Amino acid sequence: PKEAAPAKITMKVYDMASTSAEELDEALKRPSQKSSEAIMKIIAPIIDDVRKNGDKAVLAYTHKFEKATSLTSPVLRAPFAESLMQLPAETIKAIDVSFENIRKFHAAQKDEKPLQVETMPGVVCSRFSRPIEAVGLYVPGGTAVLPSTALMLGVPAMVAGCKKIVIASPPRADGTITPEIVYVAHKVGAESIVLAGGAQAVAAMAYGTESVSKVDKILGPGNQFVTAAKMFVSNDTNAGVGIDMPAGPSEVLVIADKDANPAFVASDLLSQAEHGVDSQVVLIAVDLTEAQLAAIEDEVHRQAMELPRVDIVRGSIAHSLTVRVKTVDDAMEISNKYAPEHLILQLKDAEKVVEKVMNAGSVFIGEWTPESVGDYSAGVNHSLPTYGFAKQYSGVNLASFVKHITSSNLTAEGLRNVGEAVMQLAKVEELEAHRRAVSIRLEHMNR
Ligand code: HSO
Ligand code: ZN
Repeated sequence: PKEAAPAKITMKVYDMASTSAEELDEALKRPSQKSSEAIMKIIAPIIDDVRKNGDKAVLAYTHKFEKATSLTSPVLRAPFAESLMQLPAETIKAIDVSFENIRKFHAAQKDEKPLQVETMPGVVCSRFSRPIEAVGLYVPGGTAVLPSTALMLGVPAMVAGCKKIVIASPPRADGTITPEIVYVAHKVGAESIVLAGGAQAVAAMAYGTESVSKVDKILGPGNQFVTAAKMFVSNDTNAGVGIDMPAGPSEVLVIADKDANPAFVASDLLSQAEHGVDSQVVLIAVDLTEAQLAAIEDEVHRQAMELPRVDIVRGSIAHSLTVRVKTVDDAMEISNKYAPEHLILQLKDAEKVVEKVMNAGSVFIGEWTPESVGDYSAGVNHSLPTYGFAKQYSGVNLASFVKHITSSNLTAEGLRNVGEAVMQLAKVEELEAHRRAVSIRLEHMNR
């Protein structure tokens, strides 16, 4: 018997005109995550074990979860052997080109000189930045190897001047790490690679072990266990470790009008859909006819069927959607409310629409800018806020690797000018020592 044709890979369609606001909100909800309580229950004992038993515990989890039973040390220390980074010339070139673009864009984010403002005559306030000394960069393993993530985290850390860069990534079952990641670690001047993943890697970097260096901040994407572990250790004041941001599954929102090329639109939707079954992709179709929308849908199906990861795509497309709207303003309203990690503008005059973007991790403007250029090589960072957190978080950038320190410097005149206000507020707060710190000086001046 003839095999049935595979089901069409297609997104559910909503029309803004005939859908209530509540219905639309519901449709645009991210696929729900496993409850954080359940995840915490799993990771808490792992973190505890690593904190107490160090290397031994880390190794045991790596043997168990990564099946890398031959591994005898959880750390690979620089300088990394040449033999660990043998790569084809074209891969080296691709990494080098991307490295240089990411370096340029992040170097331009440096504070050129300390910011300085004289708020009153003789009252000078300044702000300057210093690198975070030791950073831990988590590079996920899982269904794809992600040397690009090592670049996106490692290059800004290097540019910021972080003294110690530790990269953690789960090893392969044979105990090795992909040569691409070792090469990137070498290029950014990493001090070590922690051969571990999950909560155990996060705990090792947060608390340090016999061989894993303790870091001041942990950055990088990961699955729910990694994210929960990052939240857990950042809540432990004894660990003294910060994190970048909460992370969820990757997502894209594409806004397309009738000028958009259906094949381009489909390819952008699919490049996000292939990340994982939990990825979400949203298409906002601006004033398209039935035929124009059908052209995009046909392209999605046709291109998806040719992808090696078609099964993952099926999973993510199943909870993805198209929303038909009349105007670009309608589209932007939905997009700003959704706050996508990636926003792609396949619109006539896309550049002009950028000023309407209020919430998004990173924007891709016009038909010649697929998301994948930003994922790898353009220079922008791909470590971005997901799950709606683009409403309050920025993606990883140079500032993620520095602290801003402020200073004040007053002359006698300055203290005379601002002293009254200080003393009065100290009085209001009934903090007499505060008031006197000013009055003693003013009296001294008048002697
Ligand atoms: N789109 C992902 C990044 C990535 N894409 C890595 C390919 N490799 C999240 O921004
Ligand atoms: Zn991607």
